[in-house]
Order: sequence, then C-alpha cells, then structure tokens
Amino acid sequence: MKLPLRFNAVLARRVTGLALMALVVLTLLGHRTMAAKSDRPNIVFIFSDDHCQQALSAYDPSRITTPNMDRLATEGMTFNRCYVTNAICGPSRAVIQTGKYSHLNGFAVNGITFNGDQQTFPKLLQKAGYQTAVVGKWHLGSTPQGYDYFDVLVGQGPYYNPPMKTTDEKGEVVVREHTGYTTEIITEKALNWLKENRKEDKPFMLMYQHKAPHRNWEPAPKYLNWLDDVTVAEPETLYDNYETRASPAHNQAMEIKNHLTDRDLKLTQPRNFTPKQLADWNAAYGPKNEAYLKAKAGMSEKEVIQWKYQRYVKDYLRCVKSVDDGIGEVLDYLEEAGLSENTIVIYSSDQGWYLGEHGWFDKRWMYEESLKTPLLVRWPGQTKAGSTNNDIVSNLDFAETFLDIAGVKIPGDMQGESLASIFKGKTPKNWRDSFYYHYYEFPGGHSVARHYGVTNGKHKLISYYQSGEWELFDLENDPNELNNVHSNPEYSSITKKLEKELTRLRKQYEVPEEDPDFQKMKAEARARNRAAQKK
Ligand code: SGN
Ligand code: CA
Repeated sequence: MKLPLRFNAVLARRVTGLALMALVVLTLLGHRTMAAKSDRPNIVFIFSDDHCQQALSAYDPSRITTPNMDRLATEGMTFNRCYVTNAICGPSRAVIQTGKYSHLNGFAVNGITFNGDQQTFPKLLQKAGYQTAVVGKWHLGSTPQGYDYFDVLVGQGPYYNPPMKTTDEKGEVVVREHTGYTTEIITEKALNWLKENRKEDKPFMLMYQHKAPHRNWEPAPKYLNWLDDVTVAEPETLYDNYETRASPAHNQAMEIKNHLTDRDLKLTQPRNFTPKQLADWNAAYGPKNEAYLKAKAGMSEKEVIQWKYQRYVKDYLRCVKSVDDGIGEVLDYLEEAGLSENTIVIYSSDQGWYLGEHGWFDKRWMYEESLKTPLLVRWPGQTKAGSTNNDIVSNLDFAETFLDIAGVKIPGDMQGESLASIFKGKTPKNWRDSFYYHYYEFPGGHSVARHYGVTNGKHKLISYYQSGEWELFDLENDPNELNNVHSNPEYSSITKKLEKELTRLRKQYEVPEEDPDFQKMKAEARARNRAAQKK
C-alpha cells in the first residue's frame, strides 16, 4: 500500500517513537528485575567455636581488643542477649541449619550424625536462587547438603595442618591435606571462594566458620609470644566454691584447678607439626615452661591456679586474635570488591564459654556465660550503626532470619522468629520475653548433668531433671549466679510463675517427656564411621 509521503513520515516517526518507548520500558523493566535480583542482600555468616562475649572488646574490653569484630559493632548492632538453646557445638550448628530445637532436628549431643536429608535453610536459599557455601568447621558428622561449595574440617579439626573435606572436579567427596595454621587456611578459603568461585549474577550466602578458639587453644606462630608481658584480668568468680548450688556444679569436670591437662597447658609437645612449626613452638613455650617448672615447687595452690589461668586465658585470647585478623581480611575484601553495601555480615559463635568464671573452662551450662553467645550484625542502610539491643534473641532465629532477608517464606515448622525487623531497629510486638534451654550430653565430656530451664533475663529457673534438683537465680541482684535461691520462701511466687512458663514453653516447642537413648545413638554413629573407614 502506498501512503502519502507526509503520512508515511508521520507514521515512521510514530513507529520510531513507539519502538523507542518500548525499548526504554523494556530496558527499565530489565533493570528493575535485575535490580530486584541483585538487591537481595548477600549474607556472610561468620561463626567461631567457643568464643565468649568476655573475649570480644565490643562487649568487654578488659582482656583483649578485637578491632575487626568491633568494626561490625560500630557499623552495626550489638546483641546483649543472644541465647543458645543447647550450649554445645554440633547441637548449636544443627539448630542453626534447621531453625528447630535439638529434640526436633535430632542432633541433641555431639558425636552422632546430623540427618542432612531434613529441611535446612541453605537448601531453601539455594532453591530461591542463592549461591551457598560453607567453609571451615562443620562438626555435624554428615556431609554438608544444600551448599554449592563446601570445604570443611573433618570432625573437630586440628589447629595446625588440617585435613579438609570438599568435592573434586568430578563432584566426588575428597579429603585434602593442608599445611599451615587452620584459622588462616579457613580465611584463605573463604576469600578464594568470594574472589574466584562465586558467580557474580547471583546473591550469595557464605558460612565462614572457624575452629578457634576451641580447646586446646593452640595459637598461630606469630602470636606464640603475644601477651607474654601482661597479666590478664581474673574473673570475679575464679575461686567459686559452688556453695548454695545443686550437686551438678560440684560434680563437673571443667575446673582450671583440676581438669586442664598438660596438653592444654602446653607442657607437652604438640603432635603432627612440621619441624619448622615445632621449632617455633618450642622456642616460645620452652623458656616459659622451664621457668614455671622451676618455680612450681615453691608456689601455693592459689598461685598454681593463677599460673594455669594465665596460661590458659592467654592461649585462648591468642586464638581469638587470629580469628579477628581473618575477619578483618574478609571485611576488607568485601569493601574492595564493592560488596559491603549489599551484604549483611553477622558474627556469632556456637555458644558462650567460661573464661575462668566459676573456676571453669568449657560451656554446656544454662548459666549466663555459656548461654549467651556474641551476636553482631552489620547491614548497611538498614541497621543503625553503633546500636545495641537487649531483646531475647537466639540461634534458633538465625535460619528464619536468613530466609526472611532473602525474601523466602519461612516454613511453618521452624520454631524461631526472623530478626530482620529487629535489625532494622523495630522489635515486633509480642516478641518473646522468656526462653527455653535444654542440655542433654550426660554422661559426657566434663560431666555436666542434663538440665532444662527457663529465663526471662531477670530470673532463671533450672531443673536437673535426672536428680530432681532445682536452681533459681535472681539475675538482677546476683548477676554472677552464685546464690541459688530456690529454697528461699521469698521467691516462691517467682518460682511458681517460672514453673508455669517452663511447662508452657515445653508444650509450645513440643519437647517430649523422655530423652532419646543417646548412648545408643553414639554407638551407632561410631559403628557407621568404622564401617565407612573400612570401605
Ligand atoms: C572435645 C574437647 C572438650 C569439649 C568437646 C566438645 N576436648 O572433646 O573439652 O568440651 O570437644 O566441644 S579436647 O581435649 O579434645 O579438646 S564442642 O565444641 O565440639 O562442643
Ligand atoms: Ca563449641
């Protein structure tokens, strides 16, 4: 069809205009969807093992300065009341994977195998288009599921020269040997993944998980002499005699005075070191040990405790220092790569720890030092820099939080709550004001009786249900929990209230009346491991 020239020109202009407009709209739309995708924040979850608030300067500057962890605190939010549901390694990790208490995720004690076939948050993130990776300590017995990439320590993993489990080019699970300091190796692997393995077109969730500062606290070569010339502050309760407490506190095996081994105290030589590592080690500890062994005969019992405390706490702090250095490197890289703005960085540990409080090392108890774990959150543009929060939050909430942040629906059978709005400075109405705790691993390492209990931050009621003993603490008047007031009639109404709350929470969380047979589960896991090794 022939159209008049003028009309043709008008049409041509119209068509070009329309096409242009369409192009603009399409481009904008394209940008929008791409933006929507890349707007989903990345998640870097930094986790350590047995790191307590008392050894993190954002919480307590009296023993160590942790400048890199503190960066997260000054640029983000510090949580004062992050409670764990079961203060021990594997169980804490299983709670984080599943958003469920131990009795529902099946991993209530160390040394059994986590059922990785169940619903976990990394699987759900992966389904929603996130890239997922875990590097470092895993400690759940099973091979990680739900991760595009994993490179994890075998079991606890040693401080030096760790074997690590990953997949090869064919996707087969392999164990690779490494030479070097484990904390540094884990950092290097996390950085490598961020720099080289990560695909840039997808948001990611990285779990960067240290083995340190877990027992037996072996420092990096460069820190073997660090803190040599200082005396670290002693906690107020270092010489606790457990008066007024129920029998479990008397019967544990985690006293600095009695239960640190020569290996813990670096009075024996480490195993599996390279000659160079061993030479550095002996150059550092040799003279210090010699001096101690010479002086020991003339030392009082208290002086021996003081020496052990200093040796123990310094080695612990030295291990923390390397974790802090590693965090600094990762934060610097996020900055350099332009990732900081859209990445939420979280720092936490699997539970708290006794840095000499009550005369102890280790964890497990519902007492404050092990119940509380550090939680620092930096979320640029969302979380107010330098803010603190006193709400009762928990590792039970982490899975739900990650899903929420990624815009993934939180499954109804998860038991925690998303912390996203708390991160944004707004505590949801009816936020929990009490918390249920349950520790199971008895008989077990350090002989801590099974117990469950409830706390509302003001009072704490604990039931040692195998012996029928109870403890009640008035946390406001007795923050160190030295005075068990359970038999004090003045507290009877508080006890009644907390007993009721305990019953309510046990029902809400579907806690069974009877514990499973853990000895049997451990024996089965051991047999499975033996069979797998034979293959
Ligand atoms: C090891 C430690 C214990 C520690 C458990 C559990 N002994 O057995 O002191 O309580 O792990 O720790 S060690 O001499 O081998 O270090 S956890 O972090 O895995 O729960
Ligand atoms: Ca631990």
